Formats: sequence, C-alpha cells, structure tokens
Amino acid sequence: EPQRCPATDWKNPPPAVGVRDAFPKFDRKEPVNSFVQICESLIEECTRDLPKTHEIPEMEQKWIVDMLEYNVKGGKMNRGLMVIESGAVIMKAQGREPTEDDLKKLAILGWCIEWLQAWLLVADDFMDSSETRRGQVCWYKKEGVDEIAINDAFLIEMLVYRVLKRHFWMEPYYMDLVDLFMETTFQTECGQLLDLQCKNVTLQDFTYSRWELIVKYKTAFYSFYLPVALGMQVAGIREQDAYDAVREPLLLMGVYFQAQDDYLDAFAPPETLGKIGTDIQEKHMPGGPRISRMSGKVYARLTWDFLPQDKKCGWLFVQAYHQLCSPEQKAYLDEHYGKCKVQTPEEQKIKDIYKEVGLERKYTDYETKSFQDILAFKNQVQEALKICCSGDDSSSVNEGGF
Ligand code: GPP
Ligand code: MG
Ligand code: MG
Ligand code: MG
Repeated sequence: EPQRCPATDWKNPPPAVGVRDAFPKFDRKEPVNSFVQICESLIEECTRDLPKTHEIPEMEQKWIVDMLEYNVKGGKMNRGLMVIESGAVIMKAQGREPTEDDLKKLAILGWCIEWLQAWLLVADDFMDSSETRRGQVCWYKKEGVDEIAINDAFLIEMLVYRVLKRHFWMEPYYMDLVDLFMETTFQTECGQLLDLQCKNVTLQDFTYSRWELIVKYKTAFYSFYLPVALGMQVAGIREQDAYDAVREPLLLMGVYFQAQDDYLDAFAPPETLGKIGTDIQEKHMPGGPRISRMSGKVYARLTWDFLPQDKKCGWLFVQAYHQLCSPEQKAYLDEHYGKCKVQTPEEQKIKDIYKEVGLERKYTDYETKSFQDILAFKNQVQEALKICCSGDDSSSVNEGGF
C-alpha cells in the first residue's frame, strides 16, 4: 500500500489501531473530570517525542508543556463537551450506542476545539491588550513571554493538526476534519479582521448589522457550528444537506452567545467574569520604557509605540448609540467611547448611560427573541438528521434533546 503522506512521513508513523488504548476513558457520568484527563494524555503525547522527532531541547520542550498547561485549561469547556454530546446524540439516533473508542475520538476532537480556542485567545488578548483571562494573567503579560506569545499561538495551532494526524489519519473523514478546521480558522480570522477594523471606521459605522457580521464570523462558526459538525463527522454523516440544515440555527446561537459576552463585559463583576472587561476602554497603552527580565538578565526596552486609539463594536454600544441615546448621551459616547482608561469615572459613566437608556431590559427581550428564533429550526434540524440517520426509530432524536 502506498504511503499516505510520503513527503512528511513521521519518524514513528502512528499505528492504525490502538493509538488511544492507553488513554483514560471518557465517562459520561463524570464528563468534566474524564474530559480533563484526556487533555493530559494529549499534552503528554504531542510533546513527548519532540526531542527525537524535531530536535527540540529539553528547555523548549518544557516551555511548550507549560505553555499548553497555562492556556488550554481553565475554560468552561462548553465547546469541547459539545462535540461529545452531539456525536453521542446522533449515534443514538442512528440506533447505536457510542463505543468507548467513539467517545475517546469525540473527546479528542473536543480538545482540538479547546486548543483552537486557546491559541485564538492567546492572540486575541495580545491584540486587545487585555490584562486577564480565565482568572489569571494573560499569557503574553507573563514575564519572559511577551512577543513569544505570538509564536506560541502558532505552535498550538499546528499541534492541533498533529493531533488530528495522529488520531484520524486512517479515518475516511480525515481530510474533511482538516478541511473543516482550516475553513473554520479562516472564517474566524475574517471575523477578527472585521472586529479589529473597528478602529479605522467611525462610531456611525457601528450598526447592528456590522455587529452581527463580526460576531457570526469571529465567534459563531468555531464555537457552535464546529463542535456539532465534528460530532456529525465521527457519526459518519456525509450528506451536505445535513450540514447545511444545522448551520443556520447554530450560527444564531453563536450570535446570541456573543451578545451575552458583550453584555457581561460591561455588567458582570470581574470575579464572575474571570477577566476585566475591555470593550469601553482604549486598547493600546502609550509606549515607554519597560524593564523585563530573562534568564536572570535585566533588559530595559521600549514597548508599544503610540498606536491609534481603537474602539469596540459591541452589542451594548450599537443598541445604545443608534437606537436609545439622547443627543447628549450620544455626544458623551462620541467623546469618551474607546478613549477612556479601564476602570475610570468615564468608563463608569458610559455603563451608567447604558443602564439609563434601558439596555438591561432591551437585552432581556433580545434574549427571549433569540431563543424563539433558534427553536423555530427544531423541525428542520430533526428532519435533516433523520434523513441521514438510518433505522426508523424516529423518536430517538427527540430523546437526546438535540
Ligand atoms: C474573542 O472576542 C475573539 C476570538 C475568540 C477570535 C479571535 C480570532 C483570532 C484570529 C485571533 P473578544 O475579544 O470579544 O473576546 P474576549 O472578550 O473574551 O476577549
Ligand atoms: Mg478580546
Ligand atoms: Mg478581540
Ligand atoms: Mg468580549
């Protein structure tokens, strides 16, 4: 049999069978704990051989392990767990119980999304000049990390493809997984571009439809469509109609999710949020000398140059500015939005305006309407999954609570 990837053949080609045998089981009664255990195995597996295969010295190997430990864990793991849940529900609808290995495969793909998200956030925090993430200091802010964070983000990205190769190269849907991860990354990068370009447009351009476009691309594809599409791949679904039928409601969920993120950025206390909201403040600190320490040596160096101030197109802002504010309130936003420092009276005043114009109520109404819009797709999704799920046990899709 000809070799699959002769130009990049690994020194130790991953075996076709038994590659996950030593992995801990995914236990549906202990989903969170057993899911985390599987991440440990993945970190071990993808860093263990680097000294041999890529001539990585011990220090850099340890850097990668520590960097993964710091960045891939500590999230809510909603996306990762969603892969397992949707894969298992679909398999049941097909009239089969997911095997132990099916669940391990789903969990590994779940971690592939969590790792994708990890590198996106490492990069995003750098771009947003954020301080904290998941209750800890942002990676790029750690001493001795700084700009290395950019390469670390790229490293995590490629480790995902190495996990895919090790565990799925022999599957008929391996190419589809690679294609799906690449397309989803591209969609997310398009969204991030739209998000970052906000600093080059005026507040007038921050319309609801621009906001919706940004969040559909920067959040919804990777957070909601990707987990379910991965579950469908493992469940053996090949029909394009099925993927097309689930995409729209999942994207609506993603858009609603980002509205919630934007809402919480202003209104949730940092202890609950695990980070300090940055949507209202200016995004780049003025440049200046800064001391940093590496391998015991002290360096003084220049940090950020004076970069143009930027502003964020968030759900709260687009609602307030275009629909709810009085001319005076609008003028205040024109003067201070995206220009004030974090946790200052100006930032607080903007939050007060958000409250005065009734944004909390508006958000609750939006939440109710989103929920109804999403539920309206229930039949369409059930039909699509029934078509490609063999057997006539048509009630089982329901029971799974898809
Ligand atoms: C988070 O948005 C953005 C992403 C996860 C996409 C990043 C994409 C890249 C190509 C780097 P946010 O900045 O509103 O989220 P948070 O408030 O959590 O920082
Ligand atoms: Mg951010
Ligand atoms: Mg961002
Ligand atoms: Mg946010």
